[in-house]
Amino acid sequence: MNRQNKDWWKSAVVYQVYPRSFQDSNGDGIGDLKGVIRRLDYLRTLGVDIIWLSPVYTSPNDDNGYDISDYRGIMPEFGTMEDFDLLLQEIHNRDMKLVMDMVVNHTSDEHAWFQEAKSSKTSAFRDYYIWRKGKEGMPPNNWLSMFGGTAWEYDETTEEYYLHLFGKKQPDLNWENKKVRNEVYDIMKWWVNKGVDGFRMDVINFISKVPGLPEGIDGNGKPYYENGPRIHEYLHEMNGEVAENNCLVMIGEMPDVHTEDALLYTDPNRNELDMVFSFEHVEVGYGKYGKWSVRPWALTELKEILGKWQDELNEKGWNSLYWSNHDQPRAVSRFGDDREQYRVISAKMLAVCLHMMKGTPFIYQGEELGMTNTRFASIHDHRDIEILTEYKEYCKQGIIPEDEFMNAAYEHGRDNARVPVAWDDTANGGFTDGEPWIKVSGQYKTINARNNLEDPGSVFYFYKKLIELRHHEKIMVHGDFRMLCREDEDIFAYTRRLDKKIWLIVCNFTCKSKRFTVPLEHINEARLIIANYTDFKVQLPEIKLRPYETVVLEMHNN
Ligand code: TEU
Ligand code: CA
Repeated sequence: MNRQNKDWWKSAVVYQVYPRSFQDSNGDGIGDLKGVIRRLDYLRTLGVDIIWLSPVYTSPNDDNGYDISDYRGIMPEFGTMEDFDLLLQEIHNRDMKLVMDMVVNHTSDEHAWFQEAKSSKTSAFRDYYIWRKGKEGMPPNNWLSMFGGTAWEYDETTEEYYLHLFGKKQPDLNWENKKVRNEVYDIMKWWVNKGVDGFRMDVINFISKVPGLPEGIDGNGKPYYENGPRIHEYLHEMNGEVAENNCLVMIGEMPDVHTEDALLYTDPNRNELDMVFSFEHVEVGYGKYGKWSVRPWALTELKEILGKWQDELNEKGWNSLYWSNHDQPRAVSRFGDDREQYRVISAKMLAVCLHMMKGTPFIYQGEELGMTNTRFASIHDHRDIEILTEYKEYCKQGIIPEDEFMNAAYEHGRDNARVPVAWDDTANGGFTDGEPWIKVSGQYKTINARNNLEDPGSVFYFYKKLIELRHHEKIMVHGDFRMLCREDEDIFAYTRRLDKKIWLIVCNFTCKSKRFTVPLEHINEARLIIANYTDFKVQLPEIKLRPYETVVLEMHNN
């Protein structure tokens, strides 16, 4: 894959590495860069094109690296800058690309800018952050942090509050300040000079706040900082400074982004971003207290959301496609069926459903192995700042009973994804020789990379096949998407069309047998592209589907 043509990332498959949980190389229980290097051949075998590396910069790790204290340094736990340079070189040697995770809505409170900023009201760096006076002993407004509690922290020295939309060790940068923006672009250019191929911009639709920071309804400040007034201006500016002449891929992570905004963000003529991560589909099943309540959801809800994103970004703009990442539960547990009899088959069905849609697919580490959610026995086993803070907010106050909260953390919590990748059936799944920083999966003896690699029918080889297909079949990249049988509560079906070619994709999302009648006229022949049951026989016009069966057919009318 080369970056010569502007749209190189459209035919790519991205693999996300969360380094802390990928591979430990020195027995301290923490994944590291040398560990990533050790596993590059594995990723090459899988066939992915781009590696997105979660943050590896210097950080006190309050939010596992999403709190950066030095943008030009490597977190000592992960290794050195030499290790990074080698990693980048080894990735490029294998004809893969590297996307860095850039967190610039906020820094760590241990960043030199913030240390300076809080030293005095007259500091040259004061205006790098968002400071306000309190209101009669209360915070400046009622906004709540994404991790629970007020979004303001009082600073004794200067007797003002600073804004932190996430943890209190993650002060928000003031993007209105041109100096801040220039610093960010300089940092990005510094990494581009090293040879990185793109950026995943963390919560990038939060950077422009409505002036005056108005009170929110029930503490909800989101309407005043999500997709804010100057967001397009900033992104356009960033693109011009950093991306445009370098053929980078620019991916924006955007909670609460809607298709209308996404069209603007990803319109190639506007030079802002190439694609965005939206959240609507990973919020199905959220209840009264958001992710801390579990609500049964219907397939039609999921289809409605994904179908809308496909429809609206079909002509202009571009979708990113994902079931999971380091903030989400495991795909097979959430959208498939992780009971042993269905785990593999449903993991493959989900892979087809996602990879056949129009957009760039993202695989989260372990997803290609069919890794599942992990039930933690006690809150003390959890490591995620979000779970730990919200536990205090909701359980200690008696709003959500402890067992309900723990169940919600199991269904929706971020630690599921942060459980180390299981490589084999040796101690700790081969992740570390030491004590892992977070518990390993109880299932590592059966669900691991070695077992997958030894079994031609594994989830791993199925993903490999899908990735290969994408590299050869233009229709998978550019074909038009059309949803079929929108109302069907069990089957997710759609077509892709390019020139005269038609692909039909059918996915049974249930553990029951189903029948699906091909709703296409004049079709009398079909060629099998891929299926998750090896003995699938083409029958038209009615397809009999077994539990979680999926099939992709190329349709012909002779
Ligand atoms: O996440 C942004 C975000 O809003 C959520 O997905 C968040 O993970 C949380 O679950 C909201 O309930 C990004 C990063 O991906 C995440 O890991 C960081 O914690 C966060 O930004 C702050 O940098
Ligand atoms: Ca280590």
